[in-house]
Amino acid sequence: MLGLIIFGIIAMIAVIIVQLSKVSDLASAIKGEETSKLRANNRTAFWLVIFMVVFLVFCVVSALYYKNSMLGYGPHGAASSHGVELDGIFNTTLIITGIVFVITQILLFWFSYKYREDKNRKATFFAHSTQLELVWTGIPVIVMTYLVVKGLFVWNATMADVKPGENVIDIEATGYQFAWDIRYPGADGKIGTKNFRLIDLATNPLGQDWSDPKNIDDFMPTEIVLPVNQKVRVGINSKDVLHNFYLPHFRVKMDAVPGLPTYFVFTPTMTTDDYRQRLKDYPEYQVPADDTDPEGPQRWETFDYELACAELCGKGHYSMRKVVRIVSQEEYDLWLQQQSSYYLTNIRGTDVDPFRDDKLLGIEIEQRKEELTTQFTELMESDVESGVINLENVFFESGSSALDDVSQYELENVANLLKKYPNVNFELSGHTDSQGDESANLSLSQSRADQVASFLRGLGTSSDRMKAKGYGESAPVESNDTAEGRQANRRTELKIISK
Ligand SMILES: [Cu+2]
Repeated sequence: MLGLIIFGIIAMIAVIIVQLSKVSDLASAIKGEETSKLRANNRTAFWLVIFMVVFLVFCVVSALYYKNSMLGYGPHGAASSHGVELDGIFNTTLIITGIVFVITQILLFWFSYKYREDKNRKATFFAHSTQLELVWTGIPVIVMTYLVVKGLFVWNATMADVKPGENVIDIEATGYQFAWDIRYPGADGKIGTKNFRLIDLATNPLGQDWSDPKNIDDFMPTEIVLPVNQKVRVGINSKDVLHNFYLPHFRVKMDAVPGLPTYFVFTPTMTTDDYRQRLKDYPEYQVPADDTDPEGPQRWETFDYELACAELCGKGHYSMRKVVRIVSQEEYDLWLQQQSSYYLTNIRGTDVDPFRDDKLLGIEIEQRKEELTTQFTELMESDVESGVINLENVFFESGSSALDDVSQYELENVANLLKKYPNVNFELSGHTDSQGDESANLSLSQSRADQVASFLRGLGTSSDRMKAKGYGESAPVESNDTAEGRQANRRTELKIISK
């Protein structure tokens, strides 16, 4: 209704203006053309000046009013080192063009006013002035050169690739309809090679080549986590159409082109928490994040950096959002420890694993060493007197008590830990599954336990501290009905008796 009334008022005003101009036409017919034209000129000149003032005030006021909605201002300051530079060049351009804008507008309207028709004034004939030509060509040339050259410097610094040997975290982002796969290099710091022919949506979404050892420890987390103040290089790929890797808060934006890998190098300078603290100061972030829950957390508290796709790539385009967390180095190291390799979780031991015949890979030996050390140390530092550690990587040849060569890694680790805690007395317990003859199993388990004990002696563990005992099939940990259960039951344990 209100809209209708406003529309009606505007229409009425328009009608009045048309009627008034008709009246002035009639009046001019009466008074004479000449005076009426002069009066109209004066009126127009006056309104032009009024318009200029209102227009310029409006421009400045609206720019100030919406300042905090623009990138680079208020809550939207850049969170990366090159981002600050980029914002700087935008600001320089804005200030210079802003000054030129205001001056030209003032001159344009002021001249229209000052040089309106005047019977007593005659136009000056003015053909050429070299001085003026120099001024209005020279100033723009200098200003433009400054802007372009400064812009080029910032651009080249922003787009520079990493130098060989530089300390950088290499990650990879692969866009597809409609998500991003993010790949981290794992402990070796190197991203493994891939081949599109190896892509299998179920088992190998990126087409990683498992025969490349660099791939073995690569992992694919659901969020992007990066340490603050650390240079990061993102390799950017696409599997289908054009996407765009866009991290607005870091001023990172790069096309993801199928078949043409691109990259972006940047250094985040503010953790997610730092950025939240910045937002906290702005009233627009001091409101509940969820309108339906006024008591809930405020907008600044729920803020997260995000990765978006900035290319309209299809109807699920919006769902390519991914959370980016910038954390301290310590938090990052902790997070890294919690990640597990894609190969070890999804490929290891399956038909497509080229190493399925190898019992232990280097990475598994490393991981097991850490795990065993943690387990052993925790047990030693706890209040309980005894405890059992399953020696997971002790293997025997089938049906025999001969140790498989790869068992040496586990046993060397055990021997080293026992050296660190010389008061520990323990038992090596051998267990089998329930297949085959019971008494044969019992003697097999005994001879396997003896075998482990003798290997440890060979590594310098005193026989006074240990005894070996075979339990046969009498102490299963799982059901013997399944292959996995039986495998779990065939085991050698280190039982701490006293410490
Ligand atoms: Cu996309």
